[in-house]
Amino acid sequence: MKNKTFWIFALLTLSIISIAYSYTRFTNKEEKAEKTVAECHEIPSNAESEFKPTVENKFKPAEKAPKGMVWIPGGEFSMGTNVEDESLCSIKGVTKDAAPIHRVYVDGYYMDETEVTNEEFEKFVKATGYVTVAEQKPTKEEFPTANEEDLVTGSVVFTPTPSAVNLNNFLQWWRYEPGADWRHPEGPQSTIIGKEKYPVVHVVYEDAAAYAKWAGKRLPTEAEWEFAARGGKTGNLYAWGNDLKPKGKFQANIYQGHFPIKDGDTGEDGFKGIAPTKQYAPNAYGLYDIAGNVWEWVNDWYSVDYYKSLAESGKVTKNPQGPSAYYDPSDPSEIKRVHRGGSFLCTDQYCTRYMVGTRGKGEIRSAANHVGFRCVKSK
Ligand SMILES: [Ca+2]
Ligand SMILES: [Ca+2]
Repeated sequence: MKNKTFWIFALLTLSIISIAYSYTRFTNKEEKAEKTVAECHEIPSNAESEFKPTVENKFKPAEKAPKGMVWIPGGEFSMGTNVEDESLCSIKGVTKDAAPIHRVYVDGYYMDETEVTNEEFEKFVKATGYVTVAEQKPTKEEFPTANEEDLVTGSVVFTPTPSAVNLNNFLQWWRYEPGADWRHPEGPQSTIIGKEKYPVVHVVYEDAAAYAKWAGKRLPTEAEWEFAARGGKTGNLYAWGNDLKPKGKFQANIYQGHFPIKDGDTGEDGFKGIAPTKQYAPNAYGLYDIAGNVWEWVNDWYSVDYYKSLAESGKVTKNPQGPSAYYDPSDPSEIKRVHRGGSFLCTDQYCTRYMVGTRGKGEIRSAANHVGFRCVKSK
């Protein structure tokens, strides 16, 4: 039975998530998504060929960093990737938006050492009375064809499938959950009590920006995010190096096992689903969970060819602020900004964007239970 409620929720879900994967481009590539884990780890031999050394600024502030933040020196680095098949196993071209590698300079800044947590976000809400977008009733203006009774607060929640599915349709494992919001991450019956140190989720771009402003901070530019994530190293595949599991140990909360089926997440990295912050070693700049756990909003508009335009300039781009407009030909009606870092749902079977040079994207009014953020602060 496909009643009206079904359709409005399907519509809302379609409108709401658009989470970064460009799935529709791969609808005739199902057979490749069946590749084994071993095949998924194949990396082209030229993976580091175009990276030039990171040159960090020498300046370091004399005073202590603000509480919970670390100093990121900034400097010049090679940004992006030339690995075009990092996601969806070996389906070529998925990460073309993160190519080519190009040279960027950023000034130094402070960055939150963790994703913003539930307890931090709660302080903001208590102080300001802020109501997140997921807690606001969708309006007729936004969804003109929807029936009034179907316009209910809520957000998008990952829902494992009963059995193996073709990975070409993300609606199979995402649902629009009425009443889901940052205080109720799995729906109205769920709670964040006891999850004070978990990253806040179900926040959209404007929620994250509002928090940042209240905290006297701002969202990072995409270049600041990647400079920080690379930790002063040059051309690594991951925030910690080039080996996914150094000494056999996972370095981030991602997803192991058969995606996205019920009980498919083996939690080999220590966590099935989301984790509290600071469960893994920080990167060289002291940043925790910069890869995995939850995706992080950054300030830049998402444009599929932004890196290409910077590379073609032939210059070192100083403090890039992102393109002047969003542009995603795979989904032209959606207004998107960039997400970075991947989440607890990223897997070598589907989305390997815990790799440090890769990009994600999200519709600016769309929340989900695997998207959060962290802030920066200029000196
Ligand atoms: Ca995990
Ligand atoms: Ca993260």
